[in-house]
Amino acid sequence: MGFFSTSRPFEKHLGQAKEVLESNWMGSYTRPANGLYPHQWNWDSAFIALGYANYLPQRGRRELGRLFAAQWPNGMVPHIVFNPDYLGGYFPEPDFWQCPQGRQTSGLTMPPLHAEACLRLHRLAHDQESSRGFLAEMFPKLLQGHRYLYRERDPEREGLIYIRHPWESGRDNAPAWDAPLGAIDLNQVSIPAYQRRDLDKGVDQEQRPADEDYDRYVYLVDLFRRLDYDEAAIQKECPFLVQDIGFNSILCRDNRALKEIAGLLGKDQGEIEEWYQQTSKGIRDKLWSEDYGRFESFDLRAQKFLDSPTAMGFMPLYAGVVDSAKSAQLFGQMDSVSFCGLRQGNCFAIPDYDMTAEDYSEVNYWRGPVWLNINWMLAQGLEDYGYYFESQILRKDILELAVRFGFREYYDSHKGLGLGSKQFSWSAALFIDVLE
Ligand code: 2M8
Repeated sequence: MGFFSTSRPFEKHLGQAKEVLESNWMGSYTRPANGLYPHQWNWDSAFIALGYANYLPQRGRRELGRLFAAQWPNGMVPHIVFNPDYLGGYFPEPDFWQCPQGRQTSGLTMPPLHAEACLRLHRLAHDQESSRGFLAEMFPKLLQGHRYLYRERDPEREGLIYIRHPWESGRDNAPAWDAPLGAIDLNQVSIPAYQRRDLDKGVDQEQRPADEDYDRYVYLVDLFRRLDYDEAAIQKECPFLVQDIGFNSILCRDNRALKEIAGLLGKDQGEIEEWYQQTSKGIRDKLWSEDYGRFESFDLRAQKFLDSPTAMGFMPLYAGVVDSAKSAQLFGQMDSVSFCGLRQGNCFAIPDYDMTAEDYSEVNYWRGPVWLNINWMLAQGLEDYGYYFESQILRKDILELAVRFGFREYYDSHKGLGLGSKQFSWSAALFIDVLE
């Protein structure tokens, strides 16, 4: 993004950020971090490629190329692509997922930012010709990925995609999922035997999801494999079906990037424009809750809004689908004690959850801490709506958090303090992107 390229204090840390990515480079992809995450994750790869776009485009292309080489025949881009050389340290791995044709992937997807990442790789490329070749190679795969979502995950053709597992949101144990997950009564269902592998990796248990969350995550995976990953059957039986405001906002913006790529390649943009319009409208018309006065996710099973003030309510700014009055309203909510007041007191950046909520946690994973990827997207959204100064504050906080507390997975929203994994790839990649 280049806003801080003259900010000397941060510059010396650029090398450290690059070292983080280097240490996580596995030869064909970048693991999110050593220990907890040895394999390739879907949206991590997009953020990581955005970082590489600034200084190592070839590697960014390889990163995305490997992810899409594992795309399913139906177009789904899996949420994890496993590395057969590093099996045994993570749960669940392919033996548990049991995906069709013995695929070495998970059986879920994640928020798509890959057109955005490809476009950035192209814009920053010095060698426009080979970059164009990369775009031409990726375009049909990206298109298939979006087509899969609209074909299989939008039963009522509302322009809104459902997720069927919290892992698909990327925000695993966000308080938003408590209600829909609660529909899975652990006394009534049978959960296959399993062993968590995330609790012996040096991250405090209080910073990770609870066992009851994992039981439900596992229940859902077991359901999918019993149904042989047949989406129509899953749609009928899955207790967790949510039109996530975060996922749909990201998809909406990715449609814009995909459309631009189509334009650059002289391809038809009609289908993509239609997706973009439908999802914009879906977000505006269906995912705005007048009762709560905010954008919310919609629970398709219970047929009602979730009631969980997460930072995802601001993501329509990133999608670019609201008018200026609504953007001012969203900004007002963001600029409040609930969400840090854009750095009032000791707060750092935008935490993932309303800080005044009873079940808010400063340290637990997706239940309150600050995540740099979310702040990176919100900074973009703020800038697009003319909140330049505030978007700069967020970007500066991204840099400051990383410099003061390391390239951590997430940060305590009061004290900053780094939490979760150390040497976390997307934190390093987005630091590079903000600085370069
Ligand atoms: C976390 O999720 C994985 C499951 O996908 C896990 O906890 O094992 C989330 O933070 C997710 O957003 C992220 O992509 C992944 C790898 O960094 O870790």
